[in-house]
Amino acid sequence: MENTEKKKRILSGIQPTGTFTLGNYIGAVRNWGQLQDEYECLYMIADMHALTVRQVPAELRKRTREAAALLLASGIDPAKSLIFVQSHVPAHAQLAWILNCNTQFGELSRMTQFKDKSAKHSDNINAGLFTYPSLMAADILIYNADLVPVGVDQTQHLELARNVADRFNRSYSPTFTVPGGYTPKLGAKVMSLQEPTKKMSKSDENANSYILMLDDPDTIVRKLKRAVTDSEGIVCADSENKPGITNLMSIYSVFTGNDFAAIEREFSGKGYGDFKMAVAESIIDTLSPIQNEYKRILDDKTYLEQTLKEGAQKASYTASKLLEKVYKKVGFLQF
Ligand code: ATP
Ligand code: LTN
Repeated sequence: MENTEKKKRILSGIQPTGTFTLGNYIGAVRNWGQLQDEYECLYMIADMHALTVRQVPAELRKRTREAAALLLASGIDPAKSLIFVQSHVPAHAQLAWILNCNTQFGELSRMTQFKDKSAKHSDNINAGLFTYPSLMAADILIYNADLVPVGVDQTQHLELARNVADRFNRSYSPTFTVPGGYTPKLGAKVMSLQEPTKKMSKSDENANSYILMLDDPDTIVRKLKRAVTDSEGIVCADSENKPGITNLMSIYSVFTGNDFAAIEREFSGKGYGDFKMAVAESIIDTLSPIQNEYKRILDDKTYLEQTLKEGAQKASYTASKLLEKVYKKVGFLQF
């Protein structure tokens, strides 16, 4: 894991707060597998971030395993990339403290995710929810990652990580790589099926608003049939006036490789019913093999644990070296 080779380094993370949605898959996870040959990749299950909202301990443990199995089933290959659990690499929390002391209250107050989540969980506006972006910055900066593939909802956090890195480099001396973003051209924000102006989210109360990666074919068809569209009855892209249909067209485009013009031709003269069925089939065709692989991996406890242990060991090695450098620069006594 030395950064001496030419390959650029990628880091990304996902919270084990529930089964991943189609939004998580299209906006993030799907691309992670595709980047493995070109980049040196580290993929992390952000269990420490998940703790910023209340979790049932046994559930969190179970979901962390499931998240790992789902990432592996989605094509992350431990022979090519590191996959690990955030809390298994203590250097993230150690660096996060130092970054907290180099991040301003005002910067954190501007984060829209903090505003949204504190409105949603008004009985638990904890300090971790507020300083969440400093921990995310630490996740990225501790590996000197060049690129961070995330959906557009994370761009504000990434910008903060860039600012913190730059500030630290100027206050002390060049230490961190200032990371760039990597958002997919299509599907960087998959919308809710019920309120297509809102992002699809695994913590939405309405289960009809999202498709989960583990939904069975009947459920996928049912959710698609209920998806909110409009009364025009013409399949054409117009995100302003037809956000529902445009969202379904984006999903269909990702899975079939057809562009919007081709999709409009394919469904010209046909109703929304036919279109929704075709979208459902494209989703089922993509998810079915992943679901089968998921079941197999989840049953293989030894493999799963071994993979996560190895990932954490290798990640810790790289992370601890950078942490040592940072400790020295900020003036911590070392022997
Ligand atoms: P929660 O609802 O618990 O906040 P989430 O569904 O937003 O979770 P995260 O774990 O916060 O998921 O995000 C994991 C990755 O998936 C991030 O890179 C994020 O940008 C991406 N992502 C999440 N939702 C979408 C979406 N609707 N469209 C595209 N990408 C998404
Ligand atoms: N905040 C991210 C999850 C996450 C992450 C990261 C993503 C935690 N640490 C580091 C990229 C890089 C989210 O998706 N909600």
